[in-house]
Amino acid sequence: MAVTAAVDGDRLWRSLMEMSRIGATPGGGVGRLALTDLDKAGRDLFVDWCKEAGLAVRVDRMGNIIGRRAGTDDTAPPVVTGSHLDSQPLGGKFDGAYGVLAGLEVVRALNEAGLTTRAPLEIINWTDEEGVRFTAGVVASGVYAGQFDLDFGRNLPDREGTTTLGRELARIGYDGDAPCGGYPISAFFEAHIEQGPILEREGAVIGAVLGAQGRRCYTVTVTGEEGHAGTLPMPLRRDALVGAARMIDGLNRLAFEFDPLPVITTGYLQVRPNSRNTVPGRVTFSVDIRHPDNALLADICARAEALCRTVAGETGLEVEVAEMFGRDSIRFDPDCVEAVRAAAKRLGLACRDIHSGAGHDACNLAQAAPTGMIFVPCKDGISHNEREYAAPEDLAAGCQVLLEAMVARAGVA
Ligand code: HGY
Ligand code: MN
Ligand code: MN
Repeated sequence: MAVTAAVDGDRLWRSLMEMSRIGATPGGGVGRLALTDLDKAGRDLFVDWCKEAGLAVRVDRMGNIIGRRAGTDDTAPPVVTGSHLDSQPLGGKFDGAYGVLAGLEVVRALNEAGLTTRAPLEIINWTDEEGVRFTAGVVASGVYAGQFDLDFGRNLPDREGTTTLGRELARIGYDGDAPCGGYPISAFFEAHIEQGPILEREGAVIGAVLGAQGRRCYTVTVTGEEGHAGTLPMPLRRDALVGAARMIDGLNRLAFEFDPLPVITTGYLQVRPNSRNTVPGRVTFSVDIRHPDNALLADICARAEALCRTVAGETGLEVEVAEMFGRDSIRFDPDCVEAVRAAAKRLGLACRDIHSGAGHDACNLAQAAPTGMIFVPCKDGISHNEREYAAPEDLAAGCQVLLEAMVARAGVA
């Protein structure tokens, strides 16, 4: 199929830069945590842009925002794209926002070309992809794809335990009444920066994503007893932070015992009472473990849990290890992967197959519909970092591939 409409790379870039001003951080990144006032402002801007582009906008029970472009056969299952406008606390301008605004640019380009697809198109901003406030992320797309119950998603507590995802949706005015998923979709495509170094290193502009590695997330709670920093002798202490530190160091060392290496991360730590002159009585920390081999991942997770219990025993502490989220490695639909490769080839763009180290909403969608992803390079492979950067021409190229893959799937009347 020939090129049907041309995306406007400058317009896409301007939209990305305008969105990145909402929650801009001093270091040049973005901090737009899910369901905060800043997220609301980003959502409002996206909704305005959707309406300007003639999309019918609805918000579902998980707060996912869906902009729909009618097809000539509007009863046909839609071809869907999207990603997330929420970010890490010190995130970049492109992780997530690119996939949402690339979808919007596809619609703008089709509008300009006067082209209507046979099947409808839907552009989705998924709620809380990053999982910073509400534990593990990608829950709203998981509800949409039938992986999680609606009540589970809406009742997720925030990490302080003071509110829930559902209450925060209502607070910012995005507690929608459209059903969350439950309708057939023709295909889902997500455009995203690679967040790793492979495409850049190999001079490829497009990554046809084959699948993503498995992931397990835990919350570990270590309990000792508080005491006075000046009076409680060292041998009598049950210092929860010392125990947690030994566990975290042990988990980091554990990673190096496997081949190929898993990735194991502790990025969140809560210390009670977090006072200079009190021996910490309780520590809660996150553990994120990922590996492409599901059997090996299960083995690593079992070793990780045993390690925490051993350290607790040696230090006279109690430990609780709670699994918060788990997903096996997934493979994307061969036809969708091929659609990405074919579009890149038609456009003369250097393309290579690639695996995703990160999790994405597309991983949930893959359980419910034919799904593919389009990666574009990011500078030095850096992401979840204010310095995250992707070149405008690469973003435009990925967006054009997205347009072609979606149009090819949706058909032209
Ligand atoms: O953690 C992840 O893989 C993603 O950024 N949510
Ligand atoms: Mn992302
Ligand atoms: Mn991310």
